[in-house]
Amino acid sequence: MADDHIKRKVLLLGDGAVGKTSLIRRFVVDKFSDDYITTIGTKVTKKDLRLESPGKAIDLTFMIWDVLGQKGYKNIQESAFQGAKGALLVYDVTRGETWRSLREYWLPHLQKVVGPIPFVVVGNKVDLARDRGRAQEELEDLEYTLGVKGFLGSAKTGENVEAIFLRLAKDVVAEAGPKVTDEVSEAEDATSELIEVTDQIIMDFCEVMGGHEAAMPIVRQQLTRAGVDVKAPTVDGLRLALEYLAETESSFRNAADVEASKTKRLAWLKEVS
Ligand code: G3D
Ligand code: MG
Repeated sequence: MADDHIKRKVLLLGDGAVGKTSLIRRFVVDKFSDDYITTIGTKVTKKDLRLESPGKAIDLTFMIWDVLGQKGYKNIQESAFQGAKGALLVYDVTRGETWRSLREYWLPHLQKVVGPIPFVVVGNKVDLARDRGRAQEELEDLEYTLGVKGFLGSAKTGENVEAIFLRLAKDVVAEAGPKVTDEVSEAEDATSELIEVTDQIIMDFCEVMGGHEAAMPIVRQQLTRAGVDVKAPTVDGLRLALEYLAETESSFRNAADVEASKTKRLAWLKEVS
């Protein structure tokens, strides 16, 4: 019996509050919580899986990237997409606009950055669907137009959560399944300039720190401390966040570099305020 061990990065994408963080939590620790904490930046969770098939077993380590769902954070999102080998595209069955977003925003972006990779569509919160038959029809619409496998599921009840991740795991390992193709077209999205600047500042900080995984926990901490809401950042909040980020940087960079970064970021902020 030949055993392989492989490691793959996968993404959870979809609008804010569709249940991405809850799905990961359900899959990884089999829990559900009603507290809604907005994902700031990105968060990576590891999960080991064993895929058995006749005569062969594959040990797969999933690095599951939870990417903030707020539109407009293009730099963070697109840099988080780098190196991904698969994706779950999640919408909320009770909010039709999140279903459209997959086609109009998430898929075009994903495809632009990573090219064709396997993905699975998830209609989450099916426990709340008033009409399950209708939810199923909507899912089938999406399956048909995107040529993709989809599931209705619920992070709350756990329905289909295993099946969803396992399906993605199998497609990723086989590098088979439906791929993101260029049939989807990108729709223009209206983005607040302050969100663009927040995006730019966070990415600049990531570069200083040498990448998302080291930087994002600090970004989360300091933006929260400064009271910045990533869905609607304010100039005052961001100004404070810049101070806090500079403060943390000063423990490992020299003062002149820290000051130069801060001045640069303040200038971006001034341009839009
Ligand atoms: P996100 O990571 O995509 O932004 P979250 O979404 O996982 O943070 O979930 C957003 C809200 O939806 C949370 O509720 C969460 O509890 C709820 N939720 C997630 N999945 C399900 C589900 O399958 N069923 C139901 N009923 N609720 C779900 P609050 O109320 O805290 O906003
Ligand atoms: Mg989240």
